[in-house]
Parts: sequence; C-alpha cells; structure tokens
Amino acid sequence: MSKTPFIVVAATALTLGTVAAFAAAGPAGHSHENFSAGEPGNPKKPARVVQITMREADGKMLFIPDRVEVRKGEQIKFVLRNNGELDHEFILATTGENLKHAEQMKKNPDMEHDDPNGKRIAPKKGDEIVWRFTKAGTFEFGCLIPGHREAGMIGTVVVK
Ligand SMILES: [Cu+2]
Repeated sequence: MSKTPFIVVAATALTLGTVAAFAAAGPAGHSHENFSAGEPGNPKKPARVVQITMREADGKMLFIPDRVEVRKGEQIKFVLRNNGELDHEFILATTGENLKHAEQMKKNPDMEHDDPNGKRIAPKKGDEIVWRFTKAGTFEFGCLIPGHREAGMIGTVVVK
C-alpha cells in the first residue's frame, strides 16, 4: 500500500520518457514527407526526359547513366527501366539520407517504395518520377535494397 505512490510516479515517468523518445524519433524516422533533393514535380508541366536503366553486370549492379546534370529549377521526368533479373529501386535524396534509409531497409528488406522520390521496380518493368530540382547541389539516386548500393547502384545528380 505504501509503495503505490512510488509505482505510479515511476510508471508516469516511464510513459513520458517513451513519448518523448517517440517524438524525438519522429522526424528522423522513415519519413517521406520532407524531400532533400527538391520537390515532387507537376506532370502537367513540361519536363526534360532522362532515361535511367537498372541492371546487374559481372557481379555489379548499376544505373545507366550514373550521372545527370540539371539546371536549378528544371523539371525532369525520370523514365526508369529495370532490365535486370532482380527488383531494383530508384530513391532520390541526399547521400546522407539514403545511407540512413539503407540502414532502415536492412531491418525491413521488403519495404516497398512507391513515393514521389522513390520507386521499387520489378524485373523487366518500368516506372516514372517527375521531379523538380529546386535546390542547387549534388544529390544521389540509389537502390537501397540491402547490398545493392554497395554493389554499385548509386548515381549522382548535379544541380547547378
Ligand atoms: Cu537494386
């Protein structure tokens, strides 16, 4: 009986601690709302088409091309094609964000992406991303399926 108040206080402190931890983890978690490489494009507006092919070759995995140059403010329609034998992804972000995201994918390799800045594409399939590069800088498109980025599935977008 005399212990009850202590337990209540301890439980309350624990609950608040947990809530605070969740709140802190929120923005750094698996968020697709804040895009580091610019913003989702408008499919009704003109866009320059950039074709990107994904495939495996000699133990490597690649994007072809793996470097794209863009003018700041330009809208690009990425026409993605997976010519490989495995699923691949195209996730457009910063290198830092992609590395963080890759860590999360190691815990959940079957995480599917169908976002404004990222798609998962089955073999012999295609998809599109319309993107407006509103920020200057160097950005990355990567395949974050565990092992793929490490095997070479990384590309660069330079926005000037
Ligand atoms: Cu891949």
